[in-house]
Amino acid sequence: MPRYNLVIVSNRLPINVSRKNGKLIFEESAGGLARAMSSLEQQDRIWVGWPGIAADDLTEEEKVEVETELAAFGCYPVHLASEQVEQFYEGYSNDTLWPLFHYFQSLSHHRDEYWAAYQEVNRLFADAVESCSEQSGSIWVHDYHLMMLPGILRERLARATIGFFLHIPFPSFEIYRLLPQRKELLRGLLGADLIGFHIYDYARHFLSSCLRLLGLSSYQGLLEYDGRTVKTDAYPIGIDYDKFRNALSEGSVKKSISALNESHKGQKLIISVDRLDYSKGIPERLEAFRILLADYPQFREKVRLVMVAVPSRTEVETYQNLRDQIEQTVSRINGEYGTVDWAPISYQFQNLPFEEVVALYAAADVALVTPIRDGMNLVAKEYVASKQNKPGVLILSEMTGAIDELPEALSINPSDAKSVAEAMHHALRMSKREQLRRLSVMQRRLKSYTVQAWANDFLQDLEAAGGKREQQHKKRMTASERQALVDAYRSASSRLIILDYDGTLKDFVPSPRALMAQPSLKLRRMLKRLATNDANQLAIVSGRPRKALERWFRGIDVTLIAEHGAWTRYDGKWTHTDNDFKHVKKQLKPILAKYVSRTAGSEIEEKDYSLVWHYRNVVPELAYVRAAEIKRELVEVISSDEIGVFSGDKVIEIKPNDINKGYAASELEAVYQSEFILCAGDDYTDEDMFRDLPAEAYTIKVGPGDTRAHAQLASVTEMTTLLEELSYLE
Ligand code: GDG
Repeated sequence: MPRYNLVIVSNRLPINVSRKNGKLIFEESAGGLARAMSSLEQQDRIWVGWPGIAADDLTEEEKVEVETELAAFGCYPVHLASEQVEQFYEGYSNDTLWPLFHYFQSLSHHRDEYWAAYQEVNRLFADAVESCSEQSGSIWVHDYHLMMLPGILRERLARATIGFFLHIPFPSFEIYRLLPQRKELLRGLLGADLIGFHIYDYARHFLSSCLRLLGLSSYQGLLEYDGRTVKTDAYPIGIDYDKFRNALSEGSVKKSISALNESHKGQKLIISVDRLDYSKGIPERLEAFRILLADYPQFREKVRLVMVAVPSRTEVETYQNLRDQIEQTVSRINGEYGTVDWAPISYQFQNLPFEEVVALYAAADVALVTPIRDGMNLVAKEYVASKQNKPGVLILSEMTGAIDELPEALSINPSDAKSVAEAMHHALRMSKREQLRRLSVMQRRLKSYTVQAWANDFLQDLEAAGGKREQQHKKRMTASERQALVDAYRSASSRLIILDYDGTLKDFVPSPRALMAQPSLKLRRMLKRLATNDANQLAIVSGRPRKALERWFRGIDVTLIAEHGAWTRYDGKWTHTDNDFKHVKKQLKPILAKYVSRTAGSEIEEKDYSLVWHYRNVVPELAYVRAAEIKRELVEVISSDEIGVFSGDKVIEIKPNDINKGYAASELEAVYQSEFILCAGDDYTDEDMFRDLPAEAYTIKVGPGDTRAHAQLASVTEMTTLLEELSYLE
C-alpha cells in the first residue's frame, strides 16, 4: 500500500458505491467538501471512508474491485458490515450524538451496543489510516462519526499531524455532560493537534467541557494535554462560490428558472431546501407559513411555498415519524387554505439534481432557512450566491452558524412562529433596492471565504500546529541524552542534586494540605538512597513551608530550602531571610479571605514569607474570573515594589521579589562546589534555578511547556524512574 502525506478521513467517501442490476456502480457525490479537497495544492493525498455499500453485500472479489476502482479516484474504502452501519452510523452517530449535539436531548438514545460499535468502527478507520499514512504525515478527520479516531491515531502514529473538524455544533457543557461517554470522546478528540469548529461559540463550549470534565486549563484557545498543546479555533465553512455563479449561465438551469417563473406568474415564490431532519425546524416553518396565510389573507393565492425535503437517515424511527408529521401538516394547510387553482405548499420529498436546486434558489423571492440548530447551514449561503444581481430575501435562523457571516439576512428565532410569519411579511414587502443592497454585502463576504479558502486555511494552521508539536518535543530527553546523563553521574566524584517537590517528585493533589501530598514510602526510600551516597549532596527546593518539608524528609540527609528560599536548612539548622513580610500579610490576608468566602473550592495557604490563594478545586470559568479580579485588586493595594504577585499552576502567590529559587540554587552551587549538578523542576519558579545554574548543569523540566532547562521529561513518573536508576549507582 503506498503511503501519503495527507490523509482525509470522513464517514462517507466522495464516491458512492451501489449495486444496480447486479453490477457495482461508482458515482461521484458533488458535495462541497469533495470540491474543496480536489482544489487543494497538496497532491500527495488519499481519502479514507465508507463507500456506502455494506461489506456483507460484497464478495471478496468485489471488495478488491471496489478498492481498485476507488484507488483511481484517490480513495481508500473502510468496509463496514450492515450490523456495524446500523449500530455505529444509525445508532451512536445519529441516534445518540446528532440529537444531543443539536440540543434535542430527549431524542438522544443511549445503548451499550451503539457505543461498542462506535469504538470498533473508529478502530477500523484507524487501521485504514495507519496503512496509508506516512509516519509523520498530516491527517484530517471530519465530523462526529469519528471523534475517537484522533486519540487512537495519536497512540499509533505519535509523529503524525492530526486535525479534526466538527461540522455540527458542539453543545454547551450543560447538554454535553449528559452523554455517558463524555470524557472518552473528549480524550479521543484531544489526540488531534488542531480541532476546528464552524464558529467561536462551539470552540468555547468544547473548551469549557475540557476544563470541567478533564480538569485541563486553556489559554487563548490552547489546551495542554498529554504533554502536547492542542489548538482549537473557528473556521466557518464556505461554499464553492463559482460553481453556483457559473451554473446560472448554463442552459439547463436557465430553462428551469424560466419554467419556475412561468408557473409562478403573479405569485411570490418562497422556497426551503434541506435534508428532512428535526434539527431543520420544518414543522415550525410550516406553522409560520400557516400564520402568514391566516393573518395576512391578501397573500392567499399570491404566494407559494416550495419545500424540498431530501430523504435522510430513513432507517431511523425518529425520521420516519417526522416525515409523517410533515406530510400531515402540509395536507392540512393545503386543505384549509388551498383553492381549486392554488395549493399554498408544494412539498417534494426527494433529492433534486443540482441544476434544479440552483434554479429554485435563483427563482425564489424569499428563502426560508429556519433550523432549530444548525452547525453552519450551507443552503443559506448557496441561496445568496445564486441570486447574483437579482433581488431576493434570505430569512435565516439565529440558531445557525451561518448567521455570524450573514447578519444582513432577516434573522429570526425559529421557535417563535409568529415572528417568522412577520419576517416573511417584511420580506415580501421589502424594496428591491434594499434586497440588492443586503445581498451584495453578503455575496462579497462569501466570495472571499469559499470552501476552498476554508480548507487551505485549516490545513495551513494544521501544519503550523504540527510544527509546534515537533518544536515542543525537541527538548524531550532522548535515550542517548539520558544515557549521557547517567554516564556523567557515574563518573563524577562529587554531585549536587537539586529537586523541586510538587509536580516534580509528586503529582499534584487537589489541596495543598491534603495528606496525599506527602511523599510515599517508595519515594522516601529512593531519596534516602541518593542522600546516603557519599558523593552526593541532595537538596529539596520547594515553595512549601519548612514544617512540612522537615516532617516529610525526617531521617534523610538532605538540604532543605523552603518557601522558595526564604528558609534554608543546611546541616540541620534553619535560617531565614531578614525580610519582614508580617505587615504585608496583615494587610492582604483579609482581601484573600473575602475571595475565599465568595469562591467555593478555593483556599488560602499562609506561609512565613508568602500568601497563596489556591483555586485548583474551583469551577474553571469562575476560577479565571476570580484569579484576574484578585490580581487586579492586589496590584492596586500593594504599594511596595519589593512584593510581587505571581500566577502559578492554579495558584496566585504573593511573596517578596528577592526571594526566589534562583538565588537558592546559586547558593547551593557555591556551598557544595560539585563536579556534577542535576536540577529538576516543573513550573515557573523552577525556571529561576535553570537560569542561574551554570550551563554545564543538567537541568530538566518535568511536563510540557516552554522552558530554559536543557531537557524535558514528560511526567513525574519519568522523572522518578530516572532518579530511581541513579539511586542504585555507586
Ligand atoms: C452538515 C451540518 C453544515 C440539499 N438538498 C438538495 C441538495 N442539498 C445540498 C445543499 C447543501 C447541502 O445539501 C446541505 O448542507 P447544509 O449545510 O445545509 O446541511 P447538512 O446536510 O445538515 O450539513 C451543517 C454542513 O454539514 C457543512 O459543514 O453546514 O450545519 O448539519 O449543499 O445544496 N443538493 C442536491 N439536491 C437536493 O435536493 N443536489
